Amino acid sequence: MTSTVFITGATSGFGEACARRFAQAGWSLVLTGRREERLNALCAELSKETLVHGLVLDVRDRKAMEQAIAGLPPEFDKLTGLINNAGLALGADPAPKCDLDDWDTMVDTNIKGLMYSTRLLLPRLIAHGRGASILNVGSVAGDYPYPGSHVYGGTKAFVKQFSLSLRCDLQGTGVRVTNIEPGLCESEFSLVRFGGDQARYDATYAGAEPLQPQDIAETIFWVLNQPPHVNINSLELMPVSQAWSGFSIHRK
Ligand code: NDP
Ligand code: 8X3
Repeated sequence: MTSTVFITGATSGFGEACARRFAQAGWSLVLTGRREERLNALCAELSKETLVHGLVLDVRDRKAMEQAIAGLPPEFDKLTGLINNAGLALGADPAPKCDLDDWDTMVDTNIKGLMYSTRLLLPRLIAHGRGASILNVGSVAGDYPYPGSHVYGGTKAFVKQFSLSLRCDLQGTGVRVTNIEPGLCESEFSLVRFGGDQARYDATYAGAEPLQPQDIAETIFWVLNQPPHVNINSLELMPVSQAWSGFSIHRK
C-alpha cells in the first residue's frame, strides 16, 4: 500500500522540503498553503514523481478546512502521516510594544489551525491505524523563553502539551504523535517575522551556519519511518552554533 502524507504549509521552508523528501521516497502527497501560484508549481513539479493533491487553504479558516478535507478524493481516505507545519512568528518586540492583531494571527494559525487539521484528519489517520503518525512542528521557543518570544513561544508550548495529550487519547489506535522542536533554521520564517526586512533576515543567520529546511525534512522523514511500535515523543534540534545564555537580572 502506498504511504500518504498531508502537509500543511508546503509552499516554502520545512513544508516544501518535506514535500520533496517524501515525494522522492514515493509517498503520495496532499499539500496545502495560501500562495496558489507556488503551490501549483510545486504540485506540478512533484506530480512527475508521485500522486499529488494540492489544496489552496488558509488553516485559520475552519469552514474552508472542513470543506476541503471532506472533499478529498477517495485515494486519501486513509493517511499515513499528517505534518502540522503551517505557522509563523510576527515581530520580536517586547510585549508592551506589540500589535494585538499580530498576537491574534499567531494564535489563530499556530494553535487553532493546527487544532483544525488535527481534528479533521484524525479519522483518516485512525483508519490507517498502526504506523500512522502526526508530526507537529513546535519550536525551542515552546520550551525556552527569550525576549520577544511571548505569544509565539506560548503557541509552541501549546503544540508541545497538545502533542503529549494526544498521545494519551490515541493510545490503542496505533497512531503516533511527535513534537519536533527546531532551533534556528534558515527559511522565510524570518522574512515573515520581520515584515520582509531583508537586512534583519541576513543579520539573523549571518555567520551562524543555521539549520536548513532539508535538515528538518530529513529528521521528519526519519521519525515517520520508524517501525510502527516506536513513538518518538519529542525531538529537539539546533545548529551547533546555538546554545542558551544565562538568566538576566535587571538591577536598580
Ligand atoms: P516558512 O515561512 O518558510 O513557511 C511557513 C509555511 O506556513 C508556508 O508554507 C506558509 O504558506 C504556511 N502558512 C503560514 N500561515 C498560514 C496560514 N494561515 N494558512 C496556511 N498556511 C500558512 O517558515 P518555516 O518553514 O521555517 O516554518 C514552518 C514551521 O516551523 C512553523 O510552524 C514555524 O513556527 C516552525 N519553526 C520554524 C523555525 C525556524 O527557525 N525557521 C524553528 C522552529 C520552528 P503560505 O504563506 O503560502 O500560506
Ligand atoms: C523558531 C525558532 O528560536 O526563532 O521557532 O524561536 S526561534
